[in-house]
Amino acid sequence: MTKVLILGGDGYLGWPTAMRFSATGNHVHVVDNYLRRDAHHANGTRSLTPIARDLPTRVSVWEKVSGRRIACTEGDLTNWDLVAEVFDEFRPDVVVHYGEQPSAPYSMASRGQCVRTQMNNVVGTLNVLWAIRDITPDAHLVKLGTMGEYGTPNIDIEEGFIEIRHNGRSDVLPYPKLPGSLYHCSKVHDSTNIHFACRVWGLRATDLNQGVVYGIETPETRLDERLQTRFDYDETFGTALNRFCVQAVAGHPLTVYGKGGQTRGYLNIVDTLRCVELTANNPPATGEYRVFNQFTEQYSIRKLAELVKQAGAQLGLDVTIDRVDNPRVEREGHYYNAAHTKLRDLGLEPTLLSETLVESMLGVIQRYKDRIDEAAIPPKTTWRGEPALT
Ligand code: NAD
Ligand code: USQ
Repeated sequence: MTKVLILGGDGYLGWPTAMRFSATGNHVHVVDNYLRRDAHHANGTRSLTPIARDLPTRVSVWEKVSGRRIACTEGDLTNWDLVAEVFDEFRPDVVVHYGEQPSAPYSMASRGQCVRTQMNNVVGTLNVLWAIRDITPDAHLVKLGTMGEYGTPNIDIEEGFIEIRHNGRSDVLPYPKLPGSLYHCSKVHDSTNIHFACRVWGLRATDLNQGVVYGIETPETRLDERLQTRFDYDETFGTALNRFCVQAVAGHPLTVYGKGGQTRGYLNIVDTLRCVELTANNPPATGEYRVFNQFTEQYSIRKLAELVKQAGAQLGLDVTIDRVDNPRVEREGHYYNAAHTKLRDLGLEPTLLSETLVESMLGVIQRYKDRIDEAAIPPKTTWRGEPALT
């Protein structure tokens, strides 16, 4: 039985991933310090979907429903003693690392939140690397990175590495990075550290440069309402398509930032789980650092808004699209062509947005319409440097 340690196992992606690995017969242990729940509490926002109170409650419901056990630790990855203890006791074969502060706006809102993001993400990942090095050197680190590490360069984006010819010589080097927020910068720092640990200590790791995830349900979250994952639509933690779907149901104009030509890679939450599973089942060699670009379809923001409007019409929703002053500093019309063949080569069969938008997104959101707080929707955080408050 494979031992899978899931860091950030209380999160939007971490909790469904934990249930999936458990359902497929692995021995699963999750760690989380509730950073995400605490940040919502501080902002006065909450998940659209009602979620169980804490990890012990979640795992006990899972055990009742599935008959399978997930172990959990409530603790902080920046605490070395805790990380060392978990690795020492559990001895994972695979470490799936989601446990970071994932919001770009959160990282740009104040000096305090920026420093917290980078300290949390970089230090947590360093502790994980040292734990693998010293306690379970053969473990495979599956680390969630982001497509946003590359930014939007005016050339094709490769999967992690690019061959560069310069002054008559050539080498294969990490693809240049142009991160779009101080959160995205933290992911770049992580990638540098993980690559170093593979080159110098001989660790094995896969950096999953994931696009923007959408979706609410997975086969396991559907088993019982108490097993649902969180689903955020507020300006800090909600991501574009999830936000648009909630806005459509609430009767709020869709918040397209700027010209809406910003193009990103997207994938359904079901495919996130499949990608992580495929990666774990196909580990790299000792000392190998791999990068997979993890998304299935690419869309501009404007196109996504049009698709949500059309899907809403099928349910009788009168969806309008607003062009909001862009709170971010980013290209609003640009070339975008990112390679993403490695996960397909391992067997990923994409779930398409066109198959999921009406029933699995808008339909499910309609059930929770009464929980939507419209005040949480408009963007408040800008990239342009308002005075820091903390
Ligand atoms: P999330 O915030 O819901 O999940 C992260 C979890 O990690 C949270 O439950 C949080 O409490 C926990 N955590 C954070 N810091 C921790 C620490 N120091 N110790 C222990 N636990 C800690 O976010 P998510 O959307 O599920 O994203 C998971 C990962 O995937 C993140 O690393 C994120 O950067 C990456 N990612 C997400 C998306 C997306 O669209 N959701 C896209 C690309 C990459
Ligand atoms: N956007 C809008 N309207 C909105 C929200 C966002 O137009 O209401 C635009 C943004 O300006 C941006 C694009 O949509 O151009 C994507 O923004 P987002 O908030 O959906 O995603 P982002 O900030 O990039 O972050 C999210 C996750 C992060 C992950 C990243 C993947 O929060 O954890 O790393 O997606 S990627 O975008 O590929 O870097």
